[in-house]
Amino acid sequence: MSAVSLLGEITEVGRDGRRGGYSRHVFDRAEGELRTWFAEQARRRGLDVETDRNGNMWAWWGTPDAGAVVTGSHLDSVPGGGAFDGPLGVVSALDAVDSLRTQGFQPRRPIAVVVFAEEEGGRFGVPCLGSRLLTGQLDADKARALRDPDGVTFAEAAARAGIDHERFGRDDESLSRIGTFVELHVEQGQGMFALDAPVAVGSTVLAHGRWRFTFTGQGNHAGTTLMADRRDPMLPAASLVTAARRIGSKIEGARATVGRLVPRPGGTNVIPTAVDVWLDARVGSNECLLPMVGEIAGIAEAAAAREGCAVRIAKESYGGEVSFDGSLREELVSLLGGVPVLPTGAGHDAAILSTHVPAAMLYVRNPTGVSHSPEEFAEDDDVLRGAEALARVLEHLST
Ligand code: HGY
Ligand code: MN
Ligand code: MN
Repeated sequence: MSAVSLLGEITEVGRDGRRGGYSRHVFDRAEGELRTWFAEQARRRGLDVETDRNGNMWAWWGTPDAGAVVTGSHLDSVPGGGAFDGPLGVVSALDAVDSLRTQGFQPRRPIAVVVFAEEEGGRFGVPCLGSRLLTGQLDADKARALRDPDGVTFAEAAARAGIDHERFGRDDESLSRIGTFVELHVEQGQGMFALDAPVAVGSTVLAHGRWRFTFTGQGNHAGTTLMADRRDPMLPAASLVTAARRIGSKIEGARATVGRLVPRPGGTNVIPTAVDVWLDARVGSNECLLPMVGEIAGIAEAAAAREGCAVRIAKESYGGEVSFDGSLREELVSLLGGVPVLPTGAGHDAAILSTHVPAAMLYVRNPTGVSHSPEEFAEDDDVLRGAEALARVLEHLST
């Protein structure tokens, strides 16, 4: 079944009528539907499906063993996300298995298609949660205690999905099986459009992290509180937003974003008691990231002091810059006939795994260049070219 048809099968799952696009978050109803769909697709192909201790799903062609060629991506989305970010890597992997099977190919190494849990961090706030737990890059107790906006912990959500959260943590057995990991992903930018290339190979991923700022002031009535008598946490929150843009724009290649700001209690005629603001900050090197965040935080802290507000800053996630395995990258470039090599500002499970196993990424052209939004797009022809390229990569690596 082609990757285009497989995408068509899930096109209605998790549509978000309020935001547009899709909202599919780990262990919620929509993502649960996608897990069931994936398990069924795997079973139809005679792949053995298992869910590991951290909620990642693995579909095996051949007996799970060391040296496996692993591919896949994620099925969860950002709130109001596009149709391709994540699912494209999963459906392309299933398509690639189908076409290799049709050719009568017999892999000399096991091949696995993996679906990582909570890559976007859209529910519990930590991106690549499943692959970070798998590799031990996230403490299991910290993961268990993560809470979603409704206060549900990751442990509770996992238990409701039938996963024993007591077993969260580094999974050496699963890790030891991975010989090579290759993730196919829709491009999140317009580099390939400019190069007129349908498929590319990944080179680097920016260093990036997420910080939560909690500004606390004095909640009060919007109509009876004189302006001079206020301690309004929205003011330092606003300074954080503008500082992110100003400081991020100063540094070559940096990105600094506030996409989520939550006042409490959140009434139109209420001066907030507190405001939570999340900063997503990224830059080409570790050396630049922390100083950039420090400068932004300094501006926000000074604004809080001027307004008589307190501020608490918590680092919620952090990942250094990643360069994918050079020899594997060059091997794939030549295998695919000299396709371009592209850096990305987006984080991926492949980047998390790259510190443990040889990892690579394939990108498929996105003519809009837009991602984390319903305008994210890939032409059917490019989707099919991506799946063909992945099939050749899997054949090459498992021979
Ligand atoms: O945020 C990212 O870069 C990725 O989409 N999780
Ligand atoms: Mn994403
Ligand atoms: Mn993604």
